[in-house]
Amino acid sequence: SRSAQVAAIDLGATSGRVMLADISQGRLELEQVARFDNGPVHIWNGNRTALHWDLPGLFRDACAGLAEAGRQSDNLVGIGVDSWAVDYALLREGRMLGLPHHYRDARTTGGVEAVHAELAPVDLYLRNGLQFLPFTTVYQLAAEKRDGLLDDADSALLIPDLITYWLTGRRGTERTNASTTGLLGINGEWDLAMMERLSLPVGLFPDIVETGTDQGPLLTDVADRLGLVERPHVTAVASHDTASAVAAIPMDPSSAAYISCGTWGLVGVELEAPEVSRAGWKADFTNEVGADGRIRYLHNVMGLWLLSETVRQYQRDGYRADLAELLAQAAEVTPGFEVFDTDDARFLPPGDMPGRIRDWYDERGMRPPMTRPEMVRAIVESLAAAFAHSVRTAAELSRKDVRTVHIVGGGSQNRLLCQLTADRLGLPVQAGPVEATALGNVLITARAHDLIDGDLEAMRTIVADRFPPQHYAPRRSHSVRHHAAVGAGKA
Ligand code: LFR
Repeated sequence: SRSAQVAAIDLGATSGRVMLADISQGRLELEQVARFDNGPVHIWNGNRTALHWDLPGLFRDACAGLAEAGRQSDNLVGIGVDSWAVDYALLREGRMLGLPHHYRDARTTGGVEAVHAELAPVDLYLRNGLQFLPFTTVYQLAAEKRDGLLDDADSALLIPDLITYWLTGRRGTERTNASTTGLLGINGEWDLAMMERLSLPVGLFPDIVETGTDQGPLLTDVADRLGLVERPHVTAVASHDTASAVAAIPMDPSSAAYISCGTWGLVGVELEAPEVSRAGWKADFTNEVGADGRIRYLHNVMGLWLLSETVRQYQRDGYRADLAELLAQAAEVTPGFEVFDTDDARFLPPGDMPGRIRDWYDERGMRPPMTRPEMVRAIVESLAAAFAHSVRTAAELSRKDVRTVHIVGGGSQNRLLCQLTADRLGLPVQAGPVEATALGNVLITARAHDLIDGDLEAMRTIVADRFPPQHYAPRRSHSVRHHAAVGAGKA
């Protein structure tokens, strides 16, 4: 039969990319056809400098990537779009109102206060099952409401849904990403009563679209512009990037924990149903929805962001830093410092990361890392410690007998991080694939087009065969089950 290809638009924190995959029973080839910048733009708003998405430029770059994907394939049938969670654009009568804010923008503090004044944090958790993150959509909306920014809007679209709308003209809210807004109840329905109570416009987001749904062909106008004669369809893939990544982890969810490690380290287990408890609230464990209705029961650890921001600061300081070089030096350091708390909110916004980390130690009268290699080592050690802690907590809260830990995404290529995580847990680590997000994206599209069939397990088997993970054995042995969760969470 004729071969078929699908494309993925993946808008990540380091860059946006268009990937092209050739998939059929037993075959899976993935290549990058375009890569473009996706940093936030800093724009003065009359009071302060705000962080925004550079959406028009991104859309132009993504379209150019799709055109290139079209040229490189003989039968491009499908497209899927994913990005990070929580961010959205406001619209009125189908037109975008201004540039969407980036979740690392500082405006959410007031939003958190406004929401918590109406609904105590624990009550919010019992309703939506989400860990506390100050940038969750509900807090962003509350901040924008305070600033009068919602007054003109008649709808809102999460970023991948916005791109889908611009490609196909169809509006919906894809299920996995909807689950990160804080506006869905545990039952998976929009919590209209909560929106009313928070005085947020009810019905701002369009209806939920189930993962895997066909969103129709490209608008003829778009297809013509891109030179795509046979209009490919857009599939609502697991549009939350982490949901796409988890869908492609070659794991057995009954005995594995995972770390989807890019800018963030998303650490947890996969469940069949939400697990909403006071213990889960205290430990800040979230119930986000995954592909095929699975639950991503996980905690957000700060992730490679700490490293990339540190390197950026060194470069601003005039040092010609290269992360690979710094990591090699860091591997030789004998740590003479304690780990720091990577969850500290001061590390969220972009800026002088080494300075903030030194402050963290200074405030406690502890010896901070002195040299650059020491600083990098401290970050990797602290991330590994945070990963290990969250794996233990996930195992305990879900009562799973975790025997292996999968690391996917960019972090799976960080040998020091993988090894230290294995050591701290006393468990084997399986690293890779690095492209889990793009793989999850294209596999869901391929399944929607009947290029492959089967459930998540079948998709994971395809990934395992094609991208066998790299094995890290722990250098000390002790089982995860014998550790009590160290209470770093709420008092
Ligand atoms: C990872 C991620 C996380 C989400 C954070 C902000 O890219 O999507 O899952 O908590 O970014 O959206």
